[in-house]
Amino acid sequence: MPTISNHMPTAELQALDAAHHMHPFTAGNELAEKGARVITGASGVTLTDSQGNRILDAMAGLWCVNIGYGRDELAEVAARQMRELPFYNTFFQTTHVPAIALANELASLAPGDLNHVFFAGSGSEANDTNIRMVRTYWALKGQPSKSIIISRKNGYHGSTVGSASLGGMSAMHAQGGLPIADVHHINQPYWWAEGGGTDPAEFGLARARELEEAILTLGEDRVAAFIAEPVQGAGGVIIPPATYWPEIQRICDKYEILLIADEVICGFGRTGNWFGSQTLGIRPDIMTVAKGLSSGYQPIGASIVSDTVAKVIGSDEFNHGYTYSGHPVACAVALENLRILQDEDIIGHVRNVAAPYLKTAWATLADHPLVGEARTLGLMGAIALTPDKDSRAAFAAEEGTVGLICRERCFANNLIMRHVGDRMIIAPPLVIQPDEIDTLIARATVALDECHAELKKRDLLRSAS
Ligand code: PXG
Repeated sequence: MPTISNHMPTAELQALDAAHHMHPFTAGNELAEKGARVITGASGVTLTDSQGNRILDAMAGLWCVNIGYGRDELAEVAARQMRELPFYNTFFQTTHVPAIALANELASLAPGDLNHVFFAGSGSEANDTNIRMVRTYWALKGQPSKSIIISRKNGYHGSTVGSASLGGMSAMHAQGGLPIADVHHINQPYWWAEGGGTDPAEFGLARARELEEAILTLGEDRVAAFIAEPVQGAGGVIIPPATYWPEIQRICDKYEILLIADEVICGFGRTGNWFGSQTLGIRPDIMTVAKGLSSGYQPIGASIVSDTVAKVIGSDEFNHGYTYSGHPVACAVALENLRILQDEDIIGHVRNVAAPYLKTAWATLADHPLVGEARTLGLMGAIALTPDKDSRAAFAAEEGTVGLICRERCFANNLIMRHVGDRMIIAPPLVIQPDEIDTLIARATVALDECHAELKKRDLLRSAS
């Protein structure tokens, strides 16, 4: 087998990548021509690429490296676990210590009576578990017609057939025959772009009441559950008006609809509490977790389930599971990650230091001529780019054109900030320090200035009519 290493020239690595590696959410032929950026190492909040650039990773990998890069403790735990028991399954009435310990720890951290854990390999898999679990729950209770799951347009719940059906991404539904049956999407609580002249509080209530309208239209006897992210992540860090979640909770309680909080991004400290549900006052029956559960050091996800749901599901055989449900190495690494989050009070750092500092610093971006909205919640933030702040207009150019230009300018200034359409978003590692936030804001400002200059040059500073 030929050795492919960090020491090879970038162009050679890019050519080998283009020849054999298919990338997610990518136009492969175009990337093959351009060449992918090769990341070679990382420490703290900083990535290194094959050309020696040091890049501030304001996306924590992909919303996941909560404790930051380069924590040897996790590598040591993984190596120890691989030597002791690299794999055993949790089917057929067997278990092992890492799965026992992690399930116990999650039960103690999760709010309310969320005391039972079904492991998966990713957030997508965990949401597929949830689809089967909530439908099975109602079937076992003698109400098999309750099979519809309500979710939201522009929500993201994963990329498998089931989880992408729950998601409300139209570009995903357009490929591969999605969505599956009995999924219904309502509108998102995105006031800045969709609220028009309404007051945010009224808009939040109106969007939440779409859930009630959907339940009444579809029939209470048909609806199994509602799933949503406490704060939409991949949809563009859309922070709902304060009125939204209490109304959603009221409706779920009134009609006894199971509430699934997808905490894949919001979980494990991102919003300044262990879970986004605690920050936003949500009482879910099931939480989906992944990403920050292991800080991305191992692939693992889970559904954390209430006593009531677990009891019903446990009353019969639940014909569901993955080879890697409760993988011992992933569980051991996740457990060590949770220990570090607790011992170093990283969530306290988010709540008391990093998030307030970011909030103030991020708000200054609103003064930039391109920025229509600049908001954060915990350590997630977004700016909306617009050619006209007053009317909150969209650009005349196809949506995402300007966002992509801005992302390129961020890259060029050694900053990773993602674009969703023409929104720019961040979710840095939770260990980020105030001086690193200063660097983030300084690079973002230069990138915005350069983006503005390029838009002028290319005559793209025009509003959609
Ligand atoms: N739920 C939520 C809320 C997510 O954000 C998933 C489920 C699926 O998890 P897995 O582990 O199967 O990917 C996610 C994943 C992006 C981006 O571009 C976001 C995600 C994944 C890939 C890209 O923002 N979130």
